Amino acid sequence: MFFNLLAPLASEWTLFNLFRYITFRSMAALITSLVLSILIGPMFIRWLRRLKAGQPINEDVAAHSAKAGTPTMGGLLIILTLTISVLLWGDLRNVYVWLTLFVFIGFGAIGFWDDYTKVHLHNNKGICGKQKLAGQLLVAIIAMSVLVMEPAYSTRLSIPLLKDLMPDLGWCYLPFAVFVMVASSNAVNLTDGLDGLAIGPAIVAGIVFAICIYVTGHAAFARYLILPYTPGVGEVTVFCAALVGAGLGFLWFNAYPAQVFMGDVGSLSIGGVLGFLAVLSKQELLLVIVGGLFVAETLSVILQVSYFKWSGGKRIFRMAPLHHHFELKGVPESKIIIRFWITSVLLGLVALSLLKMR
Ligand code: 57M
Repeated sequence: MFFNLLAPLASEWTLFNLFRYITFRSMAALITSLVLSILIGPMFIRWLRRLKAGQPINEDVAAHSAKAGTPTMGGLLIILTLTISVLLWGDLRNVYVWLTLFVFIGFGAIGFWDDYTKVHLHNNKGICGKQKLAGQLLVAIIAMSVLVMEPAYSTRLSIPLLKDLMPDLGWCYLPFAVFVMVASSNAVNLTDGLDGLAIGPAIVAGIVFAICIYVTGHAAFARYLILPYTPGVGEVTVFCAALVGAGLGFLWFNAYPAQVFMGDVGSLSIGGVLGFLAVLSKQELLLVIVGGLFVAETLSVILQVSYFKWSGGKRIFRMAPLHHHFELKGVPESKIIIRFWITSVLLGLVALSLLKMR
Protein backbone atom coordinates (compact mmCIF):
# COMPACT_ATOMS: atom_id res chain seq x y z
CA MET A 1 0.00 0.00 0.00
CA PHE A 2 2.77 2.45 0.97
CA PHE A 3 4.52 1.57 -2.29
CA ASN A 4 1.43 2.34 -4.34
CA LEU A 5 0.56 5.51 -2.41
CA LEU A 6 3.92 7.06 -1.57
CA ALA A 7 6.48 5.97 -4.18
CA PRO A 8 4.78 8.06 -6.94
CA LEU A 9 5.30 11.15 -4.74
CA ALA A 10 9.10 10.68 -4.77
CA SER A 11 9.55 13.55 -7.25
CA GLU A 12 8.06 15.92 -4.64
CA TRP A 13 9.81 14.52 -1.58
CA THR A 14 12.92 12.40 -2.26
CA LEU A 15 12.56 10.51 1.04
CA PHE A 16 9.60 8.69 -0.54
CA ASN A 17 12.10 7.13 -2.94
CA LEU A 18 12.84 4.65 -0.13
CA PHE A 19 9.45 3.04 -0.74
CA ARG A 20 10.59 1.96 -4.19
CA TYR A 21 13.22 -0.40 -2.78
CA ILE A 22 12.23 -4.02 -2.18
CA THR A 23 15.03 -4.35 0.40
CA PHE A 24 13.74 -1.40 2.48
CA ARG A 25 10.12 -2.56 2.31
CA SER A 26 11.13 -6.15 3.18
CA MET A 27 12.93 -5.02 6.34
CA ALA A 28 9.93 -2.87 7.26
CA ALA A 29 7.59 -5.84 6.62
CA LEU A 30 9.69 -8.09 8.87
CA ILE A 31 9.70 -5.55 11.71
CA THR A 32 5.96 -4.83 11.30
CA SER A 33 4.84 -8.46 11.53
CA LEU A 34 7.28 -9.21 14.37
CA VAL A 35 6.28 -6.20 16.51
CA LEU A 36 2.56 -6.69 15.78
CA SER A 37 2.77 -10.37 16.83
CA ILE A 38 4.52 -9.55 20.09
CA LEU A 39 2.08 -6.72 20.87
CA ILE A 40 -1.18 -8.53 20.13
CA GLY A 41 0.05 -12.05 21.02
CA PRO A 42 -0.92 -11.98 24.73
CA MET A 43 -4.41 -10.66 23.92
CA PHE A 44 -4.77 -13.23 21.17
CA ILE A 45 -3.76 -16.14 23.46
CA ARG A 46 -6.24 -14.95 26.11
CA TRP A 47 -8.93 -14.91 23.40
CA LEU A 48 -8.07 -18.48 22.34
CA ARG A 49 -8.24 -19.57 25.99
CA ARG A 50 -11.67 -17.94 26.36
CA LEU A 51 -12.82 -19.83 23.25
CA LYS A 52 -11.55 -22.97 24.99
CA ALA A 53 -9.38 -23.71 21.96
CA GLY A 54 -7.27 -26.17 23.97
CA GLN A 55 -5.41 -28.79 21.91
CA PRO A 56 -6.62 -32.35 22.65
CA ILE A 57 -3.41 -34.10 23.82
CA ASN A 58 -2.59 -37.65 22.77
CA GLU A 59 -0.87 -39.11 25.84
CA ASP A 60 1.20 -41.83 24.10
CA VAL A 61 4.24 -39.72 24.96
CA ALA A 62 4.00 -39.20 28.73
CA ALA A 63 5.86 -35.87 28.75
CA HIS A 64 3.05 -34.31 26.70
CA SER A 65 0.32 -34.67 29.36
CA ALA A 66 1.69 -31.51 31.00
CA LYS A 67 0.74 -29.64 27.82
CA ALA A 68 -2.99 -30.27 28.32
CA GLY A 69 -5.02 -27.07 27.92
CA THR A 70 -2.44 -25.24 25.79
CA PRO A 71 -4.47 -23.31 23.22
CA THR A 72 -3.99 -24.18 19.57
CA MET A 73 -4.80 -22.26 16.34
CA GLY A 74 -1.95 -19.78 17.04
CA GLY A 75 -1.36 -19.95 13.29
CA LEU A 76 -4.21 -17.43 13.01
CA LEU A 77 -1.87 -14.88 14.63
CA ILE A 78 0.79 -15.64 11.98
CA ILE A 79 -1.76 -15.27 9.16
CA LEU A 80 -3.16 -12.02 10.60
CA THR A 81 0.14 -10.22 11.24
CA LEU A 82 1.74 -11.43 8.01
CA THR A 83 -1.24 -10.37 5.88
CA ILE A 84 -1.40 -6.90 7.47
CA SER A 85 2.32 -6.45 6.94
CA VAL A 86 2.23 -7.57 3.27
CA LEU A 87 -0.77 -5.33 2.56
CA LEU A 88 1.10 -2.36 4.09
CA TRP A 89 4.50 -2.88 2.46
CA GLY A 90 3.89 -4.91 -0.73
CA ASP A 91 3.12 -3.71 -4.25
CA LEU A 92 -0.61 -4.42 -4.43
CA ARG A 93 -0.55 -4.50 -8.24
CA ASN A 94 1.81 -7.47 -8.31
CA VAL A 95 0.10 -10.74 -9.27
CA TYR A 96 2.78 -12.91 -7.59
CA VAL A 97 2.15 -11.24 -4.22
CA TRP A 98 -1.59 -11.95 -4.45
CA LEU A 99 -0.98 -15.55 -5.54
CA THR A 100 1.36 -16.15 -2.60
CA LEU A 101 -1.20 -14.68 -0.18
CA PHE A 102 -3.91 -16.85 -1.78
CA VAL A 103 -1.86 -20.03 -1.24
CA PHE A 104 -1.00 -19.05 2.34
CA ILE A 105 -4.57 -18.18 3.35
CA GLY A 106 -6.08 -21.03 1.26
CA PHE A 107 -3.99 -23.74 2.96
CA GLY A 108 -4.63 -21.96 6.28
CA ALA A 109 -8.39 -22.21 5.72
CA ILE A 110 -8.17 -26.00 5.34
CA GLY A 111 -6.11 -26.19 8.54
CA PHE A 112 -8.62 -23.96 10.32
CA TRP A 113 -11.45 -26.29 9.25
CA ASP A 114 -9.49 -29.20 10.76
CA ASP A 115 -8.66 -27.37 14.01
CA TYR A 116 -12.21 -26.09 14.39
CA THR A 117 -13.57 -29.63 13.99
CA LYS A 118 -11.14 -30.90 16.66
CA VAL A 119 -11.56 -28.11 19.15
CA HIS A 120 -15.15 -26.92 18.82
CA LEU A 121 -16.93 -29.93 17.46
CA HIS A 122 -14.92 -32.14 19.89
CA ASN A 123 -13.94 -34.56 17.14
CA ASN A 124 -10.36 -35.47 18.19
CA LYS A 125 -9.45 -36.72 14.72
CA GLY A 126 -10.47 -33.52 12.91
CA ILE A 127 -11.57 -33.67 9.28
CA CYS A 128 -10.75 -36.87 7.39
CA GLY A 129 -7.53 -37.22 5.39
CA LYS A 130 -9.38 -37.24 2.05
CA GLN A 131 -11.15 -33.93 2.78
CA LYS A 132 -7.85 -32.35 3.83
CA LEU A 133 -6.07 -33.60 0.69
CA ALA A 134 -8.92 -32.49 -1.59
CA GLY A 135 -8.76 -28.96 -0.12
CA GLN A 136 -4.97 -28.80 -0.47
CA LEU A 137 -5.15 -30.02 -4.09
CA LEU A 138 -7.84 -27.48 -4.93
CA VAL A 139 -5.86 -24.50 -3.59
CA ALA A 140 -2.60 -25.70 -5.20
CA ILE A 141 -4.23 -26.38 -8.60
CA ILE A 142 -5.91 -22.94 -8.71
CA ALA A 143 -2.66 -21.16 -7.80
CA MET A 144 -0.56 -23.14 -10.26
CA SER A 145 -3.07 -22.73 -13.11
CA VAL A 146 -2.78 -18.94 -12.73
CA LEU A 147 1.01 -19.05 -12.32
CA VAL A 148 1.78 -21.11 -15.44
CA MET A 149 -0.37 -18.70 -17.50
CA GLU A 150 1.94 -15.80 -16.55
CA PRO A 151 4.04 -15.08 -19.69
CA ALA A 152 7.18 -14.36 -17.64
CA TYR A 153 7.01 -17.63 -15.70
CA SER A 154 9.04 -20.58 -16.98
CA THR A 155 8.06 -24.23 -16.60
CA ARG A 156 11.72 -25.23 -16.71
CA LEU A 157 13.19 -27.10 -13.79
CA SER A 158 16.50 -25.87 -12.43
CA ILE A 159 18.68 -28.60 -11.02
CA PRO A 160 21.13 -27.75 -8.22
CA LEU A 161 24.80 -28.02 -9.28
CA LEU A 162 23.93 -28.36 -13.01
CA LYS A 163 23.87 -25.12 -15.00
CA ASP A 164 23.26 -26.50 -18.48
CA LEU A 165 20.49 -28.94 -17.71
CA MET A 166 17.10 -27.18 -17.31
CA PRO A 167 14.45 -29.51 -18.72
CA ASP A 168 11.16 -27.88 -19.75
CA LEU A 169 8.37 -29.89 -18.11
CA GLY A 170 5.65 -28.07 -20.08
CA TRP A 171 2.17 -28.95 -18.77
CA CYS A 172 3.64 -31.75 -16.59
CA TYR A 173 5.07 -28.91 -14.50
CA LEU A 174 1.61 -28.22 -13.05
CA PRO A 175 1.08 -31.62 -11.34
CA PHE A 176 4.72 -31.59 -10.27
CA ALA A 177 4.39 -28.16 -8.60
CA VAL A 178 1.07 -29.17 -6.99
CA PHE A 179 2.82 -32.22 -5.52
CA VAL A 180 5.64 -30.01 -4.14
CA MET A 181 3.13 -27.73 -2.37
CA VAL A 182 0.92 -30.48 -0.93
CA ALA A 183 3.91 -32.57 0.20
CA SER A 184 5.55 -29.56 1.83
CA SER A 185 2.32 -28.64 3.64
CA ASN A 186 1.94 -32.15 5.10
CA ALA A 187 5.64 -32.41 5.98
CA VAL A 188 5.51 -29.25 8.11
CA ASN A 189 2.32 -30.57 9.74
CA LEU A 190 4.05 -33.83 10.74
CA THR A 191 7.03 -31.90 12.15
CA ASP A 192 4.85 -29.68 14.36
CA GLY A 193 4.93 -31.88 17.45
CA LEU A 194 7.29 -30.10 19.89
CA ASP A 195 7.47 -26.47 21.05
CA GLY A 196 9.03 -24.34 18.31
CA LEU A 197 10.05 -27.41 16.29
CA ALA A 198 8.24 -26.45 13.08
CA ILE A 199 8.48 -22.66 13.24
CA GLY A 200 12.30 -22.60 13.71
CA PRO A 201 13.13 -24.38 10.43
CA ALA A 202 10.26 -22.49 8.73
CA ILE A 203 11.98 -19.18 9.66
CA VAL A 204 15.27 -20.48 8.23
CA ALA A 205 13.47 -21.53 5.02
CA GLY A 206 11.78 -18.09 4.89
CA ILE A 207 15.21 -16.40 4.98
CA VAL A 208 16.67 -18.71 2.30
CA PHE A 209 13.67 -18.20 0.00
CA ALA A 210 13.75 -14.42 0.57
CA ILE A 211 17.25 -14.51 -0.94
CA CYS A 212 16.30 -16.92 -3.77
CA ILE A 213 13.20 -14.91 -4.68
CA TYR A 214 15.07 -11.59 -4.62
CA VAL A 215 17.77 -13.01 -6.90
CA THR A 216 15.23 -14.59 -9.30
CA GLY A 217 13.47 -11.23 -9.69
CA HIS A 218 16.72 -9.28 -10.24
CA ALA A 219 18.01 -9.44 -13.84
CA ALA A 220 21.71 -8.90 -13.04
CA PHE A 221 21.90 -11.23 -10.01
CA ALA A 222 19.92 -13.95 -11.80
CA ARG A 223 22.27 -13.76 -14.80
CA TYR A 224 25.34 -13.89 -12.55
CA LEU A 225 24.07 -16.96 -10.66
CA ILE A 226 22.68 -18.55 -13.88
CA LEU A 227 19.15 -18.72 -12.47
CA PRO A 228 15.93 -18.31 -14.50
CA TYR A 229 15.06 -14.58 -14.31
CA THR A 230 11.35 -13.92 -13.64
CA PRO A 231 10.51 -10.17 -13.73
CA GLY A 232 8.14 -9.13 -10.95
CA VAL A 233 8.79 -12.13 -8.67
CA GLY A 234 11.27 -10.10 -6.57
CA GLU A 235 8.31 -8.33 -4.92
CA VAL A 236 7.50 -11.56 -3.06
CA THR A 237 10.67 -10.92 -0.99
CA VAL A 238 8.36 -8.64 1.06
CA PHE A 239 6.13 -11.66 1.77
CA CYS A 240 9.13 -13.83 2.78
CA ALA A 241 10.38 -11.13 5.14
CA ALA A 242 6.91 -10.76 6.68
CA LEU A 243 6.85 -14.56 7.11
CA VAL A 244 10.18 -14.44 8.97
CA GLY A 245 8.88 -11.62 11.22
CA ALA A 246 5.54 -13.31 11.93
CA GLY A 247 7.39 -16.59 12.55
CA LEU A 248 9.76 -14.97 15.05
CA GLY A 249 6.81 -13.24 16.71
CA PHE A 250 4.98 -16.56 17.01
CA LEU A 251 8.12 -18.26 18.36
CA TRP A 252 8.12 -15.65 21.14
CA PHE A 253 5.05 -17.45 22.53
CA ASN A 254 5.60 -20.96 21.11
CA ALA A 255 9.15 -21.30 22.54
CA TYR A 256 9.49 -24.04 25.16
CA PRO A 257 7.39 -24.20 27.34
CA ALA A 258 4.80 -23.12 24.76
CA GLN A 259 1.92 -20.78 25.62
CA VAL A 260 0.25 -21.60 22.29
CA PHE A 261 0.51 -24.14 19.43
CA MET A 262 0.14 -23.09 15.78
CA GLY A 263 -2.44 -25.78 14.96
CA ASP A 264 -3.10 -27.06 11.45
CA VAL A 265 -4.10 -23.53 10.46
CA GLY A 266 -0.43 -22.62 10.97
CA SER A 267 1.37 -25.77 9.84
CA LEU A 268 -0.61 -26.35 6.62
CA SER A 269 -0.40 -22.68 5.57
CA ILE A 270 3.34 -22.37 6.28
CA GLY A 271 4.14 -25.71 4.62
CA GLY A 272 1.99 -24.95 1.57
CA VAL A 273 3.48 -21.50 1.07
CA LEU A 274 7.07 -22.76 1.47
CA GLY A 275 6.32 -25.19 -1.37
CA PHE A 276 4.91 -22.33 -3.44
CA LEU A 277 7.94 -20.11 -2.73
CA ALA A 278 10.19 -22.93 -3.96
CA VAL A 279 8.13 -23.14 -7.15
CA LEU A 280 8.08 -19.35 -7.61
CA SER A 281 11.84 -19.00 -7.14
CA LYS A 282 12.44 -21.99 -9.47
CA GLN A 283 14.17 -23.80 -6.60
CA GLU A 284 11.76 -26.74 -6.34
CA LEU A 285 14.53 -29.29 -5.82
CA LEU A 286 16.48 -27.05 -3.42
CA LEU A 287 13.45 -27.24 -1.10
CA VAL A 288 14.47 -30.82 -0.27
CA ILE A 289 17.68 -29.39 1.24
CA VAL A 290 16.28 -26.16 2.73
CA GLY A 291 13.44 -28.13 4.31
CA GLY A 292 15.64 -31.20 4.95
CA LEU A 293 14.34 -31.47 8.48
CA PHE A 294 10.72 -31.63 7.31
CA VAL A 295 11.81 -34.25 4.75
CA ALA A 296 13.57 -36.34 7.44
CA GLU A 297 10.47 -36.25 9.69
CA THR A 298 8.26 -37.36 6.78
CA LEU A 299 10.65 -40.11 5.67
CA SER A 300 10.73 -41.43 9.25
CA VAL A 301 6.93 -41.86 9.11
CA ILE A 302 6.98 -43.49 5.65
CA LEU A 303 9.76 -45.89 6.70
CA GLN A 304 8.12 -46.68 10.05
CA VAL A 305 4.68 -47.39 8.58
CA SER A 306 6.07 -49.43 5.62
CA TYR A 307 8.40 -51.50 7.80
CA PHE A 308 5.63 -52.02 10.37
CA LYS A 309 3.33 -53.47 7.69
CA TRP A 310 6.07 -55.48 5.94
CA SER A 311 7.51 -57.02 9.12
CA GLY A 312 4.14 -57.71 10.72
CA GLY A 313 4.49 -55.31 13.64
CA LYS A 314 8.19 -54.43 14.04
CA ARG A 315 9.43 -50.83 14.22
CA ILE A 316 12.56 -48.99 13.03
CA PHE A 317 12.09 -46.02 15.36
CA ARG A 318 10.69 -46.14 18.87
CA MET A 319 7.98 -43.89 17.46
CA ALA A 320 7.58 -41.76 14.34
CA PRO A 321 7.83 -38.88 13.41
CA LEU A 322 11.52 -38.73 14.33
CA HIS A 323 11.19 -36.24 17.23
CA HIS A 324 9.09 -38.80 19.16
CA HIS A 325 11.93 -41.32 18.75
CA PHE A 326 14.34 -39.01 20.57
CA GLU A 327 11.74 -38.13 23.21
CA LEU A 328 11.21 -41.80 24.00
CA LYS A 329 14.98 -42.28 24.21
CA GLY A 330 14.90 -39.74 27.06
CA VAL A 331 16.43 -36.71 25.32
CA PRO A 332 14.90 -33.57 26.92
CA GLU A 333 12.43 -31.71 24.70
CA SER A 334 14.38 -28.42 24.63
CA LYS A 335 17.57 -30.25 23.55
CA ILE A 336 15.79 -32.01 20.67
CA ILE A 337 14.31 -28.70 19.52
CA ILE A 338 17.60 -26.78 19.59
CA ARG A 339 19.50 -29.60 17.85
CA PHE A 340 16.84 -29.71 15.12
CA TRP A 341 17.16 -25.91 14.73
CA ILE A 342 20.96 -26.18 14.42
CA THR A 343 20.50 -28.84 11.74
CA SER A 344 18.07 -26.65 9.82
CA VAL A 345 20.46 -23.64 9.92
CA LEU A 346 23.22 -25.89 8.53
CA LEU A 347 20.88 -27.13 5.77
CA GLY A 348 19.91 -23.53 4.95
CA LEU A 349 23.59 -22.60 4.58
CA VAL A 350 24.25 -25.63 2.35
CA ALA A 351 21.26 -24.65 0.18
CA LEU A 352 22.53 -21.07 -0.17
CA SER A 353 26.02 -22.20 -1.11
CA LEU A 354 24.53 -24.47 -3.80
CA LEU A 355 23.10 -21.37 -5.51
CA LYS A 356 26.64 -20.33 -6.46
CA MET A 357 28.04 -23.82 -7.12
CA ARG A 358 27.11 -24.38 -10.75
C1 57M B 1 -0.23 -33.72 13.68
N1 57M B 1 -0.02 -33.21 15.91
C2 57M B 1 0.70 -33.19 17.11
C3 57M B 1 -0.80 -28.84 17.60
C4 57M B 1 0.01 -28.53 16.40
C5 57M B 1 0.78 -41.03 10.42
C6 57M B 1 1.16 -40.39 11.72
C7 57M B 1 2.62 -40.30 11.86
C8 57M B 1 0.45 -39.03 11.88
C9 57M B 1 0.89 -38.25 13.09
C10 57M B 1 0.01 -37.04 13.14
O1 57M B 1 -1.14 -37.12 13.50
N2 57M B 1 0.60 -35.90 12.79
C11 57M B 1 -0.07 -34.69 12.52
C12 57M B 1 0.60 -33.90 14.84
C13 57M B 1 -0.02 -32.35 18.22
O2 57M B 1 0.08 -30.97 17.83
C14 57M B 1 -1.08 -30.32 17.38
O3 57M B 1 -1.20 -30.47 15.98
C15 57M B 1 -0.77 -29.26 15.36
C16 57M B 1 0.00 -29.54 14.12
N3 57M B 1 -0.84 -30.20 13.20
O4 57M B 1 0.11 -27.16 16.19
O5 57M B 1 -1.98 -28.12 17.61
C17 57M B 1 0.71 -32.51 19.55
O6 57M B 1 2.10 -32.17 19.40
C18 57M B 1 2.55 -31.51 20.57
N4 57M B 1 3.02 -30.15 20.24
C19 57M B 1 3.87 -29.52 21.11
N5 57M B 1 4.29 -28.25 20.83
C20 57M B 1 3.92 -27.58 19.68
O7 57M B 1 4.35 -26.43 19.46
O8 57M B 1 4.24 -30.08 22.12
C21 57M B 1 2.60 -29.52 19.09
C22 57M B 1 3.06 -28.24 18.79
C23 57M B 1 0.19 -31.59 20.63
C24 57M B 1 1.37 -31.48 21.55
O9 57M B 1 1.43 -32.61 22.36
O10 57M B 1 -0.96 -32.13 21.19
C25 57M B 1 0.83 -34.65 17.58
O11 57M B 1 1.99 -35.10 17.71
O12 57M B 1 -0.21 -35.26 17.80
N6 57M B 1 0.80 -39.04 14.26
C26 57M B 1 1.70 -38.93 15.22
O13 57M B 1 2.55 -38.08 15.22
C27 57M B 1 1.64 -40.00 16.27
N7 57M B 1 2.62 -41.01 15.87
C28 57M B 1 2.30 -42.32 15.69
O14 57M B 1 1.17 -42.73 15.86
N8 57M B 1 3.35 -43.12 15.30
C29 57M B 1 3.18 -44.49 15.00
C30 57M B 1 2.87 -44.61 13.47
C31 57M B 1 3.82 -43.87 12.55
C32 57M B 1 2.68 -45.98 13.03
C33 57M B 1 4.46 -45.26 15.34
O15 57M B 1 5.57 -44.70 15.30
O16 57M B 1 4.34 -46.41 15.70
C34 57M B 1 2.03 -39.48 17.65
N9 57M B 1 1.24 -38.40 18.10
C35 57M B 1 1.17 -38.12 19.41
N10 57M B 1 1.65 -38.93 20.32
N11 57M B 1 0.54 -37.02 19.84
C36 57M B 1 1.97 -40.59 18.65
C37 57M B 1 2.34 -40.07 20.01
